[in-house]
Amino acid sequence: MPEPGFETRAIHAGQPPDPATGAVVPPVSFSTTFAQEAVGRHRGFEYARSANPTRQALETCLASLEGGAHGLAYASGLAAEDALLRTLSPGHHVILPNDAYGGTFRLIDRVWGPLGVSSTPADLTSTAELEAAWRAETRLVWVETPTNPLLSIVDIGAVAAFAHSRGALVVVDNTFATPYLQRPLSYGADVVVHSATKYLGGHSDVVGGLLVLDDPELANRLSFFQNAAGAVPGPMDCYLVLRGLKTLAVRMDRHCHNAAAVADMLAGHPAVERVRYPGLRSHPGHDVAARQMRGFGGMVSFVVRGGEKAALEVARATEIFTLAESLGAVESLIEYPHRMTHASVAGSPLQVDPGLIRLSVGIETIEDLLADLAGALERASS
Ligand code: P1T
Repeated sequence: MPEPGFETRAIHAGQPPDPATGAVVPPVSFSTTFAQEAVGRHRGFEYARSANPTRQALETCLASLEGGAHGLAYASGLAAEDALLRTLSPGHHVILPNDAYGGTFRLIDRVWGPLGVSSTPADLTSTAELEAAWRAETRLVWVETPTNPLLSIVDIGAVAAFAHSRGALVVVDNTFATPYLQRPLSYGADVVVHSATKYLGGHSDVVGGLLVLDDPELANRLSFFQNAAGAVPGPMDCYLVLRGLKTLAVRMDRHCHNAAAVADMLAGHPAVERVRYPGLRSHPGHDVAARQMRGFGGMVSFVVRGGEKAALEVARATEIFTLAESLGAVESLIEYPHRMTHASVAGSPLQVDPGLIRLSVGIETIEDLLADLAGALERASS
């Protein structure tokens, strides 16, 4: 049999029916400890921080979807990022995007910076900028694509070729795209990181994170840190992400469809100054996105005419789009990055335009979403 397709693996990889009972949904394993027949003789599970059957199912399933050999699950996206950063040493240098999730910047700059890991933000859509930011100590290039919140597109293959020629690793935060739309390892990335809190979980009811990679040596080190530092997710959280993965493909298709319609409407709206959506031909990364991604995703950002004041008014004027942080779930969310998700980058090169609004376009009826946004834009500008 050929390798099963994405949707089949999303539903079955790592989770065959329970051999003991035939249960089609494998039972969630809450046990913290596992019986040993004799000292050191067990069935692969000893203590739930080290390994847990439900977590292992999730790790196997996501590794399969990303096309990687090893998956590791964590208590949050930031815990996954932190685990990866532990592979660096004082004196090492990281190049990070000049547009990225505020919490990623805060972790690298304010937690790892004082521990001796330096970093430089750069526009990774330009190889010249990447080269300018390079130092002899650079060990890691941190890529987000599409970026949060500007939805810039980075050519993963180009960054990987450059970084590898200088002996550094490339990590791609694939949270916005998901493995359904983009598989970074296939373009040469070394590690994929996810906030499972977003599209993978898909229902705004679980916080989690994952790493996926091929290299067995690095996987061993990460597995050691995962157990030794212990930022692991609980079994119920793993179960919720696994359940979300089963519908990832159909949800992403609808997210892409709805977001494209929203971007088109906003692009033609007189109250909107500019729209950022990789599916628009006017987006500078459109061609790379068309090559690298299977669809353009469910996130849309835009700048309202009238700056901060107008943006704040639009953010509170929608009815279906809920004003809230986070993204990637079935319901539509609207947020104001400058004071919400990206408040921690104020004063840094990652600072966000105060006129910017970010939408996580959900899978509700598209006519309702368009009417909600048009109504909010009208109310805010009148
Ligand atoms: O929230 P957590 O699961 O720890 O994931 C952090 C994270 C990592 N990477 C990206 C691209 C993210 O967007 C996030 C979290 N972002 C939000 C909460 C947000 O509203 O942008």
